[in-house]
Amino acid sequence: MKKELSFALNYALNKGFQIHPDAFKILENLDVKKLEKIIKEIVREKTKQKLFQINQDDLETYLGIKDDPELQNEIKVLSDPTTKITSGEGVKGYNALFSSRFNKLKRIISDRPEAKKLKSIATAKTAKTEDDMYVCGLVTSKNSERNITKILLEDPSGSFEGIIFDNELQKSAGTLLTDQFVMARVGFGKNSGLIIKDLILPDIPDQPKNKSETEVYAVFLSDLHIGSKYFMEEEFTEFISWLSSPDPVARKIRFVVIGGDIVDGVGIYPNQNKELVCLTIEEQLKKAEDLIAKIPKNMKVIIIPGNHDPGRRALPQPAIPKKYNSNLWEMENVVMVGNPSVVSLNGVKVMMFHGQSIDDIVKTTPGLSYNKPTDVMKHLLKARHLSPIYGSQTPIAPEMEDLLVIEDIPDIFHVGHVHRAQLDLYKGILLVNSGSWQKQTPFQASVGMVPNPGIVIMVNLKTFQVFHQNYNSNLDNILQS
Ligand code: D5M
Ligand code: FE
Ligand code: ZN
Repeated sequence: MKKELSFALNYALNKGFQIHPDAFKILENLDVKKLEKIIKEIVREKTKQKLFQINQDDLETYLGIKDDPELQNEIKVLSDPTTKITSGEGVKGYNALFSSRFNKLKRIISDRPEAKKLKSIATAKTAKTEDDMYVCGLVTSKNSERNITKILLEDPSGSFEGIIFDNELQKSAGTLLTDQFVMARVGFGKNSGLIIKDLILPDIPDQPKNKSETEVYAVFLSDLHIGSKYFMEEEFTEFISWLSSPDPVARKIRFVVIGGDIVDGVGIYPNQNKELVCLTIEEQLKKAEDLIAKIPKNMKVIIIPGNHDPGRRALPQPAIPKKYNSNLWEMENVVMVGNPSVVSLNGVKVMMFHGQSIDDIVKTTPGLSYNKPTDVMKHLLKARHLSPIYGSQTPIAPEMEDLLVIEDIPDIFHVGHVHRAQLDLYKGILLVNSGSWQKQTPFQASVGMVPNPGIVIMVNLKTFQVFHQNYNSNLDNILQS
């Protein structure tokens, strides 16, 4: 026994006190420097009350770590692809996916007043009118040359190539993603081709925000990369211990949300094994399990997979399969869901997406970059789709239903993947990119990606006030917002 602990116990025993074994367990885990002060104050208080036993309740009250039973931790899974995945085959699956995408987005855009005049592409092409018309479809291709931009739009009735002359409109057309859904105002030009005069995205309407009734906090984490040499194990462990501390913010945390890349995986990128300290998925997940097991049981932990986690790589991804670590699935406070998922935390809707599509989008879209992931997140919200580009670097499975359409409007949109923690707001939605717990890897250094790892973002679900902590000793490591 540590000498400070035996001093504290002897002090209480000499004053005629008994110490309950549960209280002893708490004393054992306390900072030794604080023990003497704590025990003396409790002894003084209880002597006044003429009660000569020190129990768990006394210590929890003194330390302020007594659970507040008023704080709810209700979680509902509103959408999870895990059980919905059917994956169609080849061309059939691909057609079904795009027809589901078109139909879902057409339904969403139908709420806009312009949609009352919506015509199918086949009808618009043969219409005998000088008035403008509205059509909608998926962008099949776009190209700009000699001061004009041409866009090929497709709906189930057919396709057409629209021409854009207006400079400003050409700029917004330049930010359209391949396979993205858009509505266009069109009219016939002098030589009977269709001219695009406006482009309208499904976007997010104004809507009231859901709030938690009680002042509960959610913590947002992602990209732990456990098993990598660059995983910040010491800092992450310190953060996990903080969750059990008497800090008033920690005492109000009831949700820990993890946005994927829990482990570094095996064989994800060429030569990755040179960067691993745990060489198997099982070993990596065991380490993840040990860390997650230290999170207090009154905090619900929600986990989605990322591109480094085991299971299928193509979007939508099912939850990390049980066969790799059934203990994670069996923990009473852990909820394993797929990528993307929507969960309700005390009524607050959180859309969780790992963020794989950001890679393709920053490569092809002027004005977007890895340094500002929340701008890419706004782009996704406007498109009402989490991963529009098909057939590029981000694998997308040819599902019969497009589960990547943003149907439900969230209160919080949580993404990771690019290892840059950043906050923003869009149409009342709190955008959180929760960064990472992996230091810059040699690959990231070679392409000039500068992560800001070790930042914890916490949101008060009643007021939406945001707090953050930086576990990184590098002073340049800051949260962007
Ligand atoms: O991805 C973190 C970010 O870095 C993401 O934008 C992809 C990119 N990345 C990281 N390593 C590679 C390699 N080897 N090739 C291509 N792109 C890479 P994460 O999913 O955490 O690895
Ligand atoms: Fe990652
Ligand atoms: Zn990732």
